Amino acid sequence: MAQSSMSMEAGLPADEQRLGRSGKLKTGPGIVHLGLGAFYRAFGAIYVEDAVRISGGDWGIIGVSLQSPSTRDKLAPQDFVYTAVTQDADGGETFRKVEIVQDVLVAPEDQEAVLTWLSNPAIRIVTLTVTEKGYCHDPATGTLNFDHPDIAHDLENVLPKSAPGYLVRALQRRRDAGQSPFTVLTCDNLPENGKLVRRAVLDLAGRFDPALADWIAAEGRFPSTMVDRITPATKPEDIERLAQKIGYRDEAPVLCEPFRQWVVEDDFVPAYGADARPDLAAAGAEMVVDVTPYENMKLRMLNGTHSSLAYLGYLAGHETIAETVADPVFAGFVKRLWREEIMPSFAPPEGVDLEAYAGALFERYSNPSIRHRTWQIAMDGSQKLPQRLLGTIADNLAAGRSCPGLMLAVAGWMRYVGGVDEKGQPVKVKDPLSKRLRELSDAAETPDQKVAALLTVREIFSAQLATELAAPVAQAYGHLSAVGARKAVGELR
Ligand code: CS2
Repeated sequence: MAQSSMSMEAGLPADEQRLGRSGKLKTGPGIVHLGLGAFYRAFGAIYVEDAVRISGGDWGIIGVSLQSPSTRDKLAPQDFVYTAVTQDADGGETFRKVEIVQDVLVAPEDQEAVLTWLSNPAIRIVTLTVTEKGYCHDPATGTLNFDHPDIAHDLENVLPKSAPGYLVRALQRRRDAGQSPFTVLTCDNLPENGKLVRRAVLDLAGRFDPALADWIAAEGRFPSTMVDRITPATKPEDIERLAQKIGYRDEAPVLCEPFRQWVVEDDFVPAYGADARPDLAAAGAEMVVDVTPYENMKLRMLNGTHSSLAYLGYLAGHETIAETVADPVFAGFVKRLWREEIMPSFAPPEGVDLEAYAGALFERYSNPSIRHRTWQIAMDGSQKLPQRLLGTIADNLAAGRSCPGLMLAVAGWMRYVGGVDEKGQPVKVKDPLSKRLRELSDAAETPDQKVAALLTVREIFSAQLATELAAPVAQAYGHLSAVGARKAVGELR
């Protein structure tokens, strides 16, 4: 399954070894993307550009950064063109110039400019990669968090701060102008991500105008998608090295693995007819009726083991995922997690061989060219744990299956957010709840007390699951603290 949708970028032809628009990609704007980070530039933008190059259509992307000007400041001087660097396991690199991004706005600088683009009738799709925390929802329940500071701001101000706020205010303008809505296409790692962002938008719209919420519910479309391409953060030294290697300087290259897979529910605003979306299937995306089986497979088999390896690997002193799985103790751990605790927990997509999928994942993790830091993946665990680990645990427990490996992973997260590693060195924990998590951990003395304290965070753990986790996670946490991550992982059988 992965092979059929896996695509490789061709190397950049010598006569295109310069950075700037070649003029070969003729397309008008059609998409606004919120959250123009490295992942989307290595993933969604490339699918859209391929679709345009193959089948045409006006699908140029207007990028929007909701927080920082840094991506715009790097891309603007190079006409928003950048290089996607595909890194093979054997050290080979192929370079591809990406031209589909036509402008980048910085929302805090000019909120009106963003709303103007979102209200432009040429825009038929809004894609998002705002990370799990960007939807301002409660991770444990999926509902909009009205206490979130950005949502509280958006309830009182016409010019928004949050992604749901921009979507609602833009849809309100389109409704008032008699325009059709845009399709909202989220590309974040969340279960039923289309339903989640739809819920957030309807909850917020209903606070402004119930009739607006009704119109969005009837006319809007929020297809769910499964997205997959490992895309580590670009480091400053990458820019210097690439400038030497490819013969021109790109301030905003993106580094990624060869593999990519996009599974998209084919449910776009019908008012636009054949012009409702680009020809993503021609670009290798899989257009489906129900993405759920693909989501479960990817969020649990990839993201669940990514997070497990990130916390326990970091504590064991491993810098990257490749280094972690090169350690035979962790290689055995991840293979056991897949076989014993994750694969039994969900029904795979029809025709998919999960053993083969796990084998391909292991090869992807082992790619030494991809320096994907355990620290980067460990970020925002409070927003990631529910869909990556806790759902799998709940399903195992409901089926009467024990899952010691996943319990150890949760204990690893708890040790990690305690802010001190196994050598007594500080851990730079990046998480919206980091301060509260650290305080809870510090205020408790024994492992049992630390676990009990962290299980009270209802944004992450439901009361029922907290009760079920208390004993096994406390046991895992105590052992982890006593013998260290590598030994605790190695003792799992
Ligand atoms: C990673 C994901 O940083 C993380 O949390 O687990 O970004 C992962 O690399 C992608 O989902 C792979 O498709």
